[in-house]
Amino acid sequence: MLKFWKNREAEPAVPAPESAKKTWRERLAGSVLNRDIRDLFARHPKLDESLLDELETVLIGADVGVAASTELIDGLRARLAKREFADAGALLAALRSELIALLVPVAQPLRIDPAHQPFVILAVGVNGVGKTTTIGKLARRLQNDGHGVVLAAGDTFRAAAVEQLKTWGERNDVAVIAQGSGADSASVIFDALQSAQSKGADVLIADTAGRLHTQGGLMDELSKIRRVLAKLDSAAPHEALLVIDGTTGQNAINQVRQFKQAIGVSGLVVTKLDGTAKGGVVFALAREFGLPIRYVGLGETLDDLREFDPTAFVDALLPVSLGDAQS
Ligand SMILES: Nc1nc2c(ncn2[C@@H]2O[C@H](COP(=O)(O)OP(=O)(O)OP(=O)(O)O)[C@@H](O)[C@H]2O)c(=O)[nH]1
Ligand SMILES: [Mg+2]
Repeated sequence: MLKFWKNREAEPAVPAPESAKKTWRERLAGSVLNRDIRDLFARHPKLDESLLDELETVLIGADVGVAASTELIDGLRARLAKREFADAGALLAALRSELIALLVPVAQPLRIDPAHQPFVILAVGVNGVGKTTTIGKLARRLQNDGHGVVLAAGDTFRAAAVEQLKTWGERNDVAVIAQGSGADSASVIFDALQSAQSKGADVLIADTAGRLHTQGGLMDELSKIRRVLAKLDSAAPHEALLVIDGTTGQNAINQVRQFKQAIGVSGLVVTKLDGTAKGGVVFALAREFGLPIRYVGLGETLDDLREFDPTAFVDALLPVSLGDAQS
């Protein structure tokens, strides 16, 4: 592999030590799902039908979605009827397994396929969801894994967006290919791929402007980016990464539908699950689309972009035990 970046040894990208990383539980403790399930089991420790009815309401209220919530509860209700649960604690344990099982199929980390060099990642999504931040974190992560990374400042809509990415690139010694604001996004990304090819880069990550899925013109621009990239590499982009804000709620479903139609989506990143997120939208997305969830954003620091781990996620959302819920 050609090492084209400067001073990489002099200024290595150092992630925080493992011990300094916040746990999933620390990050997700404030979620609505966590709070409401805790409250429910504390209020209603007795195992009966009405506990399940209330649980269904909690799940729907936390953005798990009507379809996924109903399926989960129907499954649990059938097991309750067969007397599979000794008490409410057993029900909580069953809920945990069912929630994990819903997410396991979509927990597919992003792998950089060396057959595609450079491997092109296109980040898309509506405004302010965390695309540019995610690109920065992802670039560092891939750099740490030994990949040569180039970034494309494809958000030509706002001058500040180009600067945001350039500053980030300078700080981390990653090349950023940009043109002035107002340039054509597809042309910037095309140039960047050419440049990444000639540098022998392993990965190109392209930023794009935030766009509402209702903005037809901007959505068409994404199809143009795909068409233009295909002139240089017919398989590019190798990953169309849709970034979803975890606090969005059920509108996330619409966003996936529209972006799938405009550009095809091969993976999701769900950001901002820390703080006041309800937490449930991840289940709704998994149930509705089965698209790989590559990463989740658990905060604003570099270490807060995590590969999606269903067990850690569900365990952070649920009380550890009935005793924990009642404490
Ligand atoms: N708490 C939290 N904040 C996040 C996370 N990811 C991104 N953010 C914040 O979200 C805000 C928007 O992030 P950007 O990366 O600029 O979003 P964007 O999608 O590029 O926005 P546009 O380019 O304007 O469409 C910033 O303040 C980020 O720090 C996360 O996982 N948790
Ligand atoms: Mg941005």
